[in-house]
Amino acid sequence: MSNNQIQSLSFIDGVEDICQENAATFSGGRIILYNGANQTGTSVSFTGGRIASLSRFGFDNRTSSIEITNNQTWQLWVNPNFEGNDVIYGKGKYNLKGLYNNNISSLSER
Ligand SMILES: [Ca+2]
Repeated sequence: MSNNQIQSLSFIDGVEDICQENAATFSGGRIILYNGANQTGTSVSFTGGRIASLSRFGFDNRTSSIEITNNQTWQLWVNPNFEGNDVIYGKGKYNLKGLYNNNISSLSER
């Protein structure tokens, strides 16, 4: 890869970070799901509401860590349609453990 290509990729990463910060500012809060531990890897974010199935976002059974901003509280289930074991998180950064790691299929803001 040439230096020009590396610089281009870095620029794209910077743009994505700026867009995510703006999304948080405008929405007042959100949950971000990451497929890697410690808030790394591919991510998808939601500003509120109820998401009955993460499969339509390409994120079913893929979440390994999360971040919740602005004092929102979210409930996460291991099955679609808000069924099965669930866990509740408030503002902060968390790694999902055991049954919940790579198993979240639906979620709802509380
Ligand atoms: Ca699941």
